Amino acid sequence: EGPTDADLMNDAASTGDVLTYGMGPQAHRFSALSAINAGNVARLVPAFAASLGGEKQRGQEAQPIVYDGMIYVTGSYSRLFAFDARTGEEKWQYDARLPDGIMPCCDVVNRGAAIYGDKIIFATLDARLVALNRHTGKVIWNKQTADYQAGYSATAAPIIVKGKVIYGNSGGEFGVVGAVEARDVNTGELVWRRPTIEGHMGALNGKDNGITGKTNATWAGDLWKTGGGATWLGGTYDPETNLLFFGTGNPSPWNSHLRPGDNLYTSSTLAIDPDTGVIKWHYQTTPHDGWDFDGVNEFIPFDATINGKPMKLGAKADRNGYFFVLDRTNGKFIGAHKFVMQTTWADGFNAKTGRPNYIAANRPGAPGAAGEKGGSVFASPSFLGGKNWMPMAYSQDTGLFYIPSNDWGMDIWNEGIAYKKGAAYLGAGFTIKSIADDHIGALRAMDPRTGKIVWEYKNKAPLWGGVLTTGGNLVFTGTPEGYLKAFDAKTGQELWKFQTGSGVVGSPVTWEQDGEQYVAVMSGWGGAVPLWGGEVAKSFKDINQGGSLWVFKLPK
Ligand code: PQQ
Repeated sequence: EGPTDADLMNDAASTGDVLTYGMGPQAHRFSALSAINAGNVARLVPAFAASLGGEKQRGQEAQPIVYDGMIYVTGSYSRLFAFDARTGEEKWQYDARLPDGIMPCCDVVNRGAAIYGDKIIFATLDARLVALNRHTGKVIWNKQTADYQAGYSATAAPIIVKGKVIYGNSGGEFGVVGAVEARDVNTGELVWRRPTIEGHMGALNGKDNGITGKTNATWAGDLWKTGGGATWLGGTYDPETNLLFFGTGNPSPWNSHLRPGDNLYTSSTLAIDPDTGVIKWHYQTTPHDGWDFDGVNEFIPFDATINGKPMKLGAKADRNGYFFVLDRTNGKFIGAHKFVMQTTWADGFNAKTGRPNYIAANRPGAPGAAGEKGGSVFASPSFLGGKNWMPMAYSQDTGLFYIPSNDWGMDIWNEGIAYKKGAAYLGAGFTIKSIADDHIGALRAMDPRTGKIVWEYKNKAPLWGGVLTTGGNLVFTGTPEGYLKAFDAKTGQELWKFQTGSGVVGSPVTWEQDGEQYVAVMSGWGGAVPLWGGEVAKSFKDINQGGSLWVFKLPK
């Protein structure tokens, strides 16, 4: 009863439902549906909206799951809602009872659930994984995955592969140790665990399964014990190579002068065997990161012919401002293309070594001997990234990636810091600033074969929502100003917009139901920008909060 492993693997091709975060394990966020298309999208109207209610609102970053006449969405403050997909009527709601003292760094968000059999599964801000009966909302199992009092939390959608629910952790600003874990989807029992920081021991079926990396070779002293590298955005899966791809976050603390070395495997993409939790390859996008350039962003498998050779590739638009193309069978570097206005920290990548050409003068200065503030530098992108968590989409029709990106910078400086359990562990200070008069956000169409931007759409506020592309030659994404917008996938021309009443920071989906195509997105402004955006946050302080699911279709 309910979706099977085979159904999840087939999600990209099955147009009648949306079973996985990413609309397929490879997370292309592409649907072949074309009933709504560039020729008629201007007529798109709401079918219904559903409120998440509650006194507390904040960021609604979820991607809906659609199955068997139901829409499942997660909400802020670790809530999960089941709505009737034809009427929007609420069928049930689950509210996690969150303890005092949770420490999410960047708003009380959640990005979505995973569905399997009779279960719907999601992660909570107190670092639990909860499986509910999808018909009733009753708890089937509920597991503590990490210690929230040490700063661990969870915000990402889990991924289910071969009967295992696989997920990451959050807490990189508190000196946690990143990890990827797999549990039996039916019982919630741990199957394997893979820490992301060199020196930590992995586990498989209750036994040790080898340490990560080569002891703690790329870390100084004991710093590997609190090294960060949180896997806070979850992962993608490629059935062709049988590899999971998980990104890892910033090293802890932010102050890079305190931790000489590459600090493996922070700010990297890891390819992991889903059966054992063993790391098959890694590629580090920002070795020895000093700007909070988490490498967590989604790594999307795709195939293309490069220099006359058909290749199995993968792409990631990194927080550091570069779009990476790797050979996904072995992690070999193919190319890194700048997709933002400015990258002050590096001037491209070395094609042979795959390492950045650092501009040493643009690393924030070392703090003084007594921990006094070091020299401040202007750095771009800002620590919120050329692209943050909001997922890009890949069109199998146009061969283009659609990247929700941002052009901004920051003043950043370092200061002394010592690790203390449950306390912020940065050793840095910062203020985010605009670098252009007319925009921060830019939706960019990237050709992964050439590294060229084919078109761009500029938006005044930072873009903070996911992207969807369809066989109707369309690209959908939301804006903090409250609009869900549709663009021509080939030209970038804006074709349609709808005001949802609050900022859109969710990820849109599409499916077919009773012979009609639907589009759905969450509305509700929040996430890291209003909390950490400095001068930028001040300019957008008037955006209203909210919490609604909006569903659209063409009029009959
Ligand atoms: N979350 C957001 C958001 O939802 O808007 C933005 C960020 C996070 C960041 O910019 C982060 O650096 C970040 N870092 C961690 C971490 O290092 O553990 C976790 C999260 C999160 O779980 O949301 C974010």
